[in-house]
Amino acid sequence: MTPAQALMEEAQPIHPAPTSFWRRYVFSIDHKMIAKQFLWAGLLFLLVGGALAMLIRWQWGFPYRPVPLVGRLLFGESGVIGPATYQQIFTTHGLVMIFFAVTPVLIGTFGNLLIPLMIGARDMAFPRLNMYSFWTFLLSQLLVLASFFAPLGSAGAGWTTYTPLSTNVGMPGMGQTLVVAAIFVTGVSSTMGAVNYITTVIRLRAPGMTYMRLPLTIWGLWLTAILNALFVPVLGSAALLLLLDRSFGTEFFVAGASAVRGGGDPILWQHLFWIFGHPEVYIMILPAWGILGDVLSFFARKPHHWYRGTVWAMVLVTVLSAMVYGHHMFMTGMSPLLGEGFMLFTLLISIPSMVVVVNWVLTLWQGSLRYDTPMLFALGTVFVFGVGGLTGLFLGDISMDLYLHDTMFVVGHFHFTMAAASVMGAFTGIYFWFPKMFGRRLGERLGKIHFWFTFLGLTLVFGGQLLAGYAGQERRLFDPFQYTFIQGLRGLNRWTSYFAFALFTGQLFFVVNFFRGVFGRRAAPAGPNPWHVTTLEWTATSSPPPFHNFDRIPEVVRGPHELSNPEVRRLTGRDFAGQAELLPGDGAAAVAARKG
Ligand code: HEM
Ligand SMILES: [Cu+2]
Repeated sequence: MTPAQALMEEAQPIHPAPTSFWRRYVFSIDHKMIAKQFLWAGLLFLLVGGALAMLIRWQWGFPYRPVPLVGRLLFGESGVIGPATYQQIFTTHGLVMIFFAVTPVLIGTFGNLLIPLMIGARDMAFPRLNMYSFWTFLLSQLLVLASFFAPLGSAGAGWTTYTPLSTNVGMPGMGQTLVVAAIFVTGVSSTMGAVNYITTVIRLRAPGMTYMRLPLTIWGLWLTAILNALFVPVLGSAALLLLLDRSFGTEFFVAGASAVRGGGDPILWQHLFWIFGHPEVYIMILPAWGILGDVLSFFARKPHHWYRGTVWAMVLVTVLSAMVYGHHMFMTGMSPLLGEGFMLFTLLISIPSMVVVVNWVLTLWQGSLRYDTPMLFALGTVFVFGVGGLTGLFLGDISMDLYLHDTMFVVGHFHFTMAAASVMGAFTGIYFWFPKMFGRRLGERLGKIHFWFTFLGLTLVFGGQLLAGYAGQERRLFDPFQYTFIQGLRGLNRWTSYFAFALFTGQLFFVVNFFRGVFGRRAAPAGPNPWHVTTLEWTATSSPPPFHNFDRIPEVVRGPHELSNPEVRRLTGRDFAGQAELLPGDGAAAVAARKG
């Protein structure tokens, strides 16, 4: 053991694993168990959000027709979705997906699972805070569920919760209040998580794990945590002010005739929301970028192309993402100079984004590609993110946005980036790290079928949205076909709905695969390193790892993508070397040198 390792061992002693059921599975402080808790909670809400999406698509495909199977149960005798209900459906769909499904899976699960394992630590810096973060999150999910049973129904002001619609003027009733409270509470949870992630990466990296040797996954999660810590509190404050408006008679966001006293400013909400909201979209994509950076390299059997370039591009995107929020508000009548400033930074952000994408492509270039399920999902993510990013350029241009704002084109854009790229990025991670979490691999056949349903489904559904938007269909319309000029889009909308139903049904293959993997006993154990890759969680411990992660804190000697190096092949007969692996021949001398 080197002196640096001894220090880290002293700072993170091995605690005995808890034995009682409650301490192990429920009130666990083990980051691996908390990751699984977030995974279950997030996947469950992914199902809820997905079901809500099916209702939206039903409405656009077959307006005024009773919803099959569940219509009578949900919407009374007629089984038809009414306008007020429709509003609640698209609102809760968006909120559930963003805050209560994708965020817990992408950040809650992978952040918790991977940060300690990939940097060579025994747990998070604050394990107890981690537990609180999960339970706070669960409370926010319960608030959302409770809102469905409120007398006037759930929230209905859109996922952006724009005032004055979201004040008592537009949405009276307990449902909207409960959902705003849920946004606040989940913000508390995210902030606790963020503080923990940031500290852990700074303080607990194993000896030798310099910043420029961190796996890209960790870079993505860490930058996301920084954005979360800075900007989620802005959303939290806005939610608090809105709660005061709704429940205690203040008027921060109410103006004009509805204001009893001097009144406030509804546009203030838009500022507060988007100061958070634009970084939020990068909060949701950076972990996926990171996962892609590693997985593409692993399955192309090549080092990531220009690792440093990708890292700095991701850092630059993080910084710039704080300076572009105004592009969501071009139509609020802001001064042209301000608008042009926001446009400039918005267009600038696509430069580092492009560096990241080009580096992925060059990583694939002339690689020996292995098409296992995680790789298929990774490749699919590259494609859908490409489409999403390019459509963002159109929206970032003010003169184009005058036409496209509030159309389905915007909806298509952000679904390609957030719903397609973030979700497929999350599936990439689930298929890839499933053996680490549960000790067995997910079935390849079911995985591949699931991939094709998901990839084609997402592309066709969101492609349909882009086309409809370009043709002028506005977003959030209960019955778009009341407008004569949209009537020609009936067929397009119906086809898009069929594709959406197929996409939803295709997720069954995942559900079956997942349950089989977690509970089935048929599959053989995956072994410590089923993908033959390099990072610490695969090369320095077992699958699943013991409670204390590593029997000895590893000493890292190389970067995360040591693949297909001829020298490594000569020494080991393998095409990869672990981050902490000492190669024959460089052993004794190298250790002595480091001790020196
Ligand atoms: C290449 C980079 C990108 C550019 C230039 C860009 C540009 C824009 C612009 C200008 C809008 C506002 C359009 C309008 O409302 O009229 C917008 C909306 C949006 N974008 Fe992007 N975007 C980019 C990447 C992303 C990414 C990576 C995500 C998410 C992962 C994302 C998610 C969203 C969301 C959620 C909205 C709209 C939300 C709403 O109004 O409900 N964007 N984007
Ligand atoms: Cu934005």
